[in-house]
Amino acid sequence: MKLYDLALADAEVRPSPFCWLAKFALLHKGVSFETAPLRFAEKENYPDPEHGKLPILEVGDETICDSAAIIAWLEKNVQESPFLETDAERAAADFYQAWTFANVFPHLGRLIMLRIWVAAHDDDKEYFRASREQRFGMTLEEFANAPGARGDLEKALQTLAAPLARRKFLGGETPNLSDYMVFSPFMWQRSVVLEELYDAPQAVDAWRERMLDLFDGYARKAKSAG
Ligand SMILES: N[C@@H](CCC(=O)N[C@@H](CS)C(=O)NCC(=O)O)C(=O)O
Repeated sequence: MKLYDLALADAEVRPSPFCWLAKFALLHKGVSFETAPLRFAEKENYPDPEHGKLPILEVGDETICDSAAIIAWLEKNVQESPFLETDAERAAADFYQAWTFANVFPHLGRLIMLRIWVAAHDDDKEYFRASREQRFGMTLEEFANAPGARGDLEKALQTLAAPLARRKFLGGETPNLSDYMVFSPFMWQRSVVLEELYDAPQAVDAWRERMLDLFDGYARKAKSAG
């Protein structure tokens, strides 16, 4: 299996939270895979230039676009190590994903977006700035300097501390899809900065360390531009 993975100027630095979600899904299933770096603007080299986004998984002749489709494909075709076992776990994962989109991505994005631009390849910088400024309706500098991002993120992480104070993972004794969904944006952060940008509750911090250690430290070993 080959996973096309978004890369910055240093091809070993892989920032995309959706690609991280797909990598955790592949690792959880224990399947062997390689990753292939692609930069933001080299759409002509994407296996599906029409889709224009990563991750994309190639399995033989099959091309699977979108992290949710990759997860569904793996759950269907690889029976071992299910991502979620009960409907209650599936409901929790839906909740954690929605919570992460509403409470982590927007605030964390403000703290790291300029750093991603700095670490992007020179050939990607113009595309990255233009596409993000159109999406946010403001310059990258205005987006990054908006007040409150740090405080809003810290408040959100207080909520995440509640389930994590009582168990090792959101999945219980072992991680499940909820853990990968919530943790992936922290790998987006880690790809460009290693220093602390905000205070996280102890339970969240300890969980992040456990997530970095999974699969022989796959995430901990990942290269950072920071
Ligand atoms: N819904 C998609 C979202 C994928 C996505 O937005 N990927 C971003 C990287 S995080 C991307 O490929 N961006 C390329 C671009 O902006 O041109 C998924 O879950 O796979």
